[in-house]
Amino acid sequence: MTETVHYDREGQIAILTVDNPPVNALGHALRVELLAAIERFEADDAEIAVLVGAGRLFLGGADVSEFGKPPKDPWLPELIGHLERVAKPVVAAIHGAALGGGLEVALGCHYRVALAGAKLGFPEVSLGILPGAGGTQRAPRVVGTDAALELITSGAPVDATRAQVMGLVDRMVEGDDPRLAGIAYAGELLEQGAVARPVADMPAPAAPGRDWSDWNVELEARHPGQIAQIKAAEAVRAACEMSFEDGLAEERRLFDLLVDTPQREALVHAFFLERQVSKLPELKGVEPRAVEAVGVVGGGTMGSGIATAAVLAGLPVTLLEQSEEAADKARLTIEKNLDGAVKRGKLTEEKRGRIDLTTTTDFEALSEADVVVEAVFESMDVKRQVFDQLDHVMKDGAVLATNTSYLDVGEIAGGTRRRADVIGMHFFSPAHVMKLLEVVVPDTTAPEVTATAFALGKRMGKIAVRAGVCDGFIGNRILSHYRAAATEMVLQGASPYRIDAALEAFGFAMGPYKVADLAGLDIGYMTRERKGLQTGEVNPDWDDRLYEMGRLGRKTGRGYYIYDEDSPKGRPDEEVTRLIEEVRAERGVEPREFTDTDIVERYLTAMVNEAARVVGEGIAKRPLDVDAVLLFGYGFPRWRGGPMTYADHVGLATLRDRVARYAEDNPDFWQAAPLLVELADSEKQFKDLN
Ligand code: T1G
Repeated sequence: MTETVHYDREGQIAILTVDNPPVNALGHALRVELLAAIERFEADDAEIAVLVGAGRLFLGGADVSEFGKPPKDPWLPELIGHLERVAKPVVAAIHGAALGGGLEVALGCHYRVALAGAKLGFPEVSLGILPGAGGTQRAPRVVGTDAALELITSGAPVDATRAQVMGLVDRMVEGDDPRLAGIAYAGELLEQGAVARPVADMPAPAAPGRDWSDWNVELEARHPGQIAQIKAAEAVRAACEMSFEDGLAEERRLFDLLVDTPQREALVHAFFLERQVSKLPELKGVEPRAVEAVGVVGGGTMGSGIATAAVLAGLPVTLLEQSEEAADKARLTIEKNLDGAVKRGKLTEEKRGRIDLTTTTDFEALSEADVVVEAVFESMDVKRQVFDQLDHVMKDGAVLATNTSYLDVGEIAGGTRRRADVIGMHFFSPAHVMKLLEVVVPDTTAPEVTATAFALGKRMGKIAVRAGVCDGFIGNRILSHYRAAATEMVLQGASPYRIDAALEAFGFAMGPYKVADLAGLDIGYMTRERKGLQTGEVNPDWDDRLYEMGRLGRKTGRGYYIYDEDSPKGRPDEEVTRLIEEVRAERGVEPREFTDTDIVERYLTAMVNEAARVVGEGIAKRPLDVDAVLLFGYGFPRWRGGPMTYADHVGLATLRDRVARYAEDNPDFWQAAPLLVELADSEKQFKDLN
């Protein structure tokens, strides 16, 4: 018996059980043990073998932490090749998940049975690589070229039912014991006299239904700027046009090419980021408080979204509004959100029927909640009143959270007798869809309250990032700076439409002006007093005039763009262009040309510079926290890893020098963050601080 692969017999059936928690990742040690177990089966008089995973899933894929390191024998492709050539039949019994190399191992087996509920897929392209252990050669032989192309280039898993329909598995069975399912199927195969059935011996797959150039156009449209999907399709093409051996070699060549790309490094960084952000030294060994019931104060867009996210997580929710009518309106909004979740396949009708939502107009109804999230109007006075009432009704030990997007959480806490229990939980609209949650921690907050906010965030499916207290915390503070850089460029001659296009070409799903129109110009609008503008002082933001003209974006049909039936996604507006020309004339600005490169460099330099200030001041604990905020809350392209990872790739000295150059015509705005200069001068990178 070895510690990562157990070997035992049931009559003529050998059972090889992989036991490498937490996800049976196919790291080097496991590969050595698995090869030894396969060789033991070959020498054994057992007639058939079953390969099964212990714990919650079959095999979670190659060990992502080994990427970029020199691979050690046995390589996964070799191990799978050896498995496939075993003279006696081997059955893969799949439960939970068979992903990446895990599915490739299953395809190296001769037969496959999956338990209902299992998910099977090739997520490699989401890590910037491709299935590099034979998946691009075996999958098309088993499910056909078109289905294999979809499976491999999308990175999306399929469930066991779909897998059976496609032929990815031979059987799909009910139950929750993969060992039993594997033994039963192996017994049947023995009775049928089944023999080893190497996928490699199956005929080469036919060319796809659409020609390869169409596929490339499609993939570039679906994944703009990304290369892994294109290369993965090339590997599948090799399966159709080369011998199995040559196809394997071509897959390896393309895999090695992708491993060395910045996109792979960025995407693997993003993968681990989702888990690292919640690993904070201050929370080590800190137990979160139990959360069995949640209260929400305020049933507007945010309050209803937060309540939706909590009921979707299976938590009972009590939502407080000021009147029955407002409470009913909130319930309607939540019901609509849940309809959307059912449509998106995020909620079954059965689970929908079991959600536990109570609306009320009485603060007392919140008294038993373990956490209450306040989401009322963004006014310190209003929030202080709400927290004063909560302070009187909530049970001891309850966590009082505010969803404020920029107010001082410490000041809100200061109005209560239980400052240690007060924290910020800043959700992003729509709160039941956006993954980012900023947990804003004033100095007065107790560590277990922070741990509770993180635990609740995880339960709600959020990626929680710790933020310190300042105007805008991490995301909105950095946003205000790179938006200001865009505003400055428009004043100097760039068109807002060109800025959007340049940043979408960089990889943002939407440029800043389309985002503003979508969110509403009233949302981002900072009053003159909040900007600290003195009476008569010129507002640096020309676009505030749009707000003042009542052009709020999509919701009013006009913002930066015009939205109507001719152009539901918006089209440029001559009136906006004229307004900008007027403002330039007022300020005596002679417009100049901005290339796409100029636009991207200025916009991202402002983003990185303010991010460096945010890390330097401790508002974000690490650069990876900033990457997480921009990736999961602000549409930064995942395959660039986030602004700090992008900055490391560009080079911090280059960014420092750009700030100095821009400062020549605007020294007030372009002041290099001390941390950026310090790291650049010492030739260090942001990742050195992670
Ligand atoms: N390698 C290393 N560590 C992994 C891992 C992996 N493949 N998958 C998960 N972990 C860690 C994770 O960081 C976390 O660590 C812990 O395990 C629990 O993860 C040759 C080259 C399998 C569906 O992309 O999708 O195969 O935070 O919280 O919610 O072609 O993990 O506890 O320290 O996510 O139950 C392809 C990625 C690799 C699968 C389980 N495989 N993982 O979800 O647990 S490339 C993947 C997942 C490849 C081949 C190529 C999920 C999961 P910590 P978790 P979970």
